[in-house]
Amino acid sequence: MSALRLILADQLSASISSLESLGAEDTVMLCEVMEEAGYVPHHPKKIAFLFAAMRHFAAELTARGVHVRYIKLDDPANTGSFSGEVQRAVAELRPNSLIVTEPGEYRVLEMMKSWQYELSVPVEILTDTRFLATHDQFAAWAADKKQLRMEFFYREMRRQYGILMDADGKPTGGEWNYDKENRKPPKASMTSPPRIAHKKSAITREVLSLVKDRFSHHFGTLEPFHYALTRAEALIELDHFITHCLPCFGDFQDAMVAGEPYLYHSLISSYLNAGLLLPLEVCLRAEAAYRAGNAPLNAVEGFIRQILGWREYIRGVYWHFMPEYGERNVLNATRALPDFYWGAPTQMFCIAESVRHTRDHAYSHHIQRLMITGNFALLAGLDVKAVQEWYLAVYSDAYEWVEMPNTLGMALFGDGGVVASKPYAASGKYIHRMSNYCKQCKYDPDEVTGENACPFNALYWDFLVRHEDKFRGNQRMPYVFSTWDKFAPEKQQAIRAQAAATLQKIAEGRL
Ligand code: FAD
Ligand code: DLZ
Ligand code: SF4
Repeated sequence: MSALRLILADQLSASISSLESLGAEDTVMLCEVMEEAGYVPHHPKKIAFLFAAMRHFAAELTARGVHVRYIKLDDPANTGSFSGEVQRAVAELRPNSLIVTEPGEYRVLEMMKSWQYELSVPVEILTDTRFLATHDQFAAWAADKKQLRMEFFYREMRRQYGILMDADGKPTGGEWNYDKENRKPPKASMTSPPRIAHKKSAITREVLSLVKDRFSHHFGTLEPFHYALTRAEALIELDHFITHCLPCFGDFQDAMVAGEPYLYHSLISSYLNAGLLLPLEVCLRAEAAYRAGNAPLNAVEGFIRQILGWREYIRGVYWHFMPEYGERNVLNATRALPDFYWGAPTQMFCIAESVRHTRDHAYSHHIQRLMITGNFALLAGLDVKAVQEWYLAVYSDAYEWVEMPNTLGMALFGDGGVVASKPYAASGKYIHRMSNYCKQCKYDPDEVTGENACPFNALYWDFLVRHEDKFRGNQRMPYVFSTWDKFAPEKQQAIRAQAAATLQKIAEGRL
């Protein structure tokens, strides 16, 4: 009996279910295919990271004596798709079965299900046991809830895994959540700890040359390229974060500083999502740092919540509501995505800076994604599909299971409040408080109308008034509409005229 075992680029874990009970006669297949590399214009760094990590993973399996079938992008026989490659492999190797772990995207799961009818061998689609909550568990938790809230899901996960829990069943420190301590603005001239630049192997250099040849037309710079590409290197990244960044992670989690893309963030999402790190080991490492007295509770709890709470919750939402979820657009947002998302000049410093980080690193941190590029898209009513395509393409950690609920749900409120209980809408005042961006901007965050007024300000009010029917009664936005109601009618008119002019400028590429 021999099995063909397919590993996707985001399944690079030796402990993945599709490699369990691997037999000596089995073949493990990995393939670089144009269909995946091109269905959105992925950032060149993302493609290089995935191809190089796949090739290193394949080399490690080969060194263990495993039969590996590795299809490179430029292999002349490459059919260009997962379906084409499994068909070709089944025809050539004649295995008794095809074994896969469920993928991270609904689109690919549908594809895998169709193989059961198209191939001459049985197809086994296994559960992805690397995640900490199963689909059934999430569905059972969600079943009796009128409204889903991450916070309550997170508490269940803390209890289930015994993370940051005391022997009496209470949360360590007495509170479940220390977020109120985690919203400090940046300090003057704040810089982040140095980051690791991993050495390039011959494999990596070959991939960089391939990506340069084939994907230079995609948005984003390929080099310098310093990503971790093996599990050993990803563990070094994790160690570096725990030692040098975790102690300040909580305090400055929401801060934004010009020229400092990383601050105290972990930069591990690409490694977690590709399988080079596992979520449980990351949470346990952070907890151990707290227990050893090396990091404060607000930082450690905040970090663990991102992984044990948000990451699992977001995945739960995706699989629970797909495929209908992907068609939602409750705010009817349809405005064309401005060219400045793809690097065209803009005078809004905060946007230009966030897009620069994205272009150069295939990374920007959560608050830039949510409160700068996401917030602008929300306020301006940018087309939800175009915005989602942008997020899926430009970040090296992006796969639909995690990108879609974050973008459509958290940033754009397009899911009607499943992920977020109120829209993350903010004016320039918030950005001014949490960053040093506004000092370098042509616009003034304190002005709402006039030539130099920050565009976020009028758009903020206009957004709320446009969607008044949905938000006026929202319990979590008690003072917003009472403030608007107190504005004189002339002021309200001037704000709405300013917003209309701003939207016109967006359409004309003049913002
Ligand atoms: P840290 O700030 O150091 O956080 C630690 C870890 O927590 C991250 O590595 C990540 O694994 C996890 N995490 C934190 N927040 C979230 C969240 N909201 N959802 C899921 N996991 C979370 N994250 C992705 O992994 N892929 C995406 O495609 C993605 N798209 C996003 C789109 C938008 C509009 C927004 C607002 C957020 C998105 N996020 C996405 C979540 C978050 O911004 C990134 O996980 C984070 O910025 C990655 O950087 P880091 O590793 O330095 O994270
Ligand atoms: C994102 C991506 C890219 C760019 N290229 C490949 C590839 O060539 N081969 C592969 O196995 N996977 C790739 N991926 C990741 C897949 O798109 C991802 O596995 C699915 O979207 C499921 O999450
Ligand atoms: Fe952004 Fe407005 Fe601040 Fe300029 S003034 S950086 S546009 S928030």
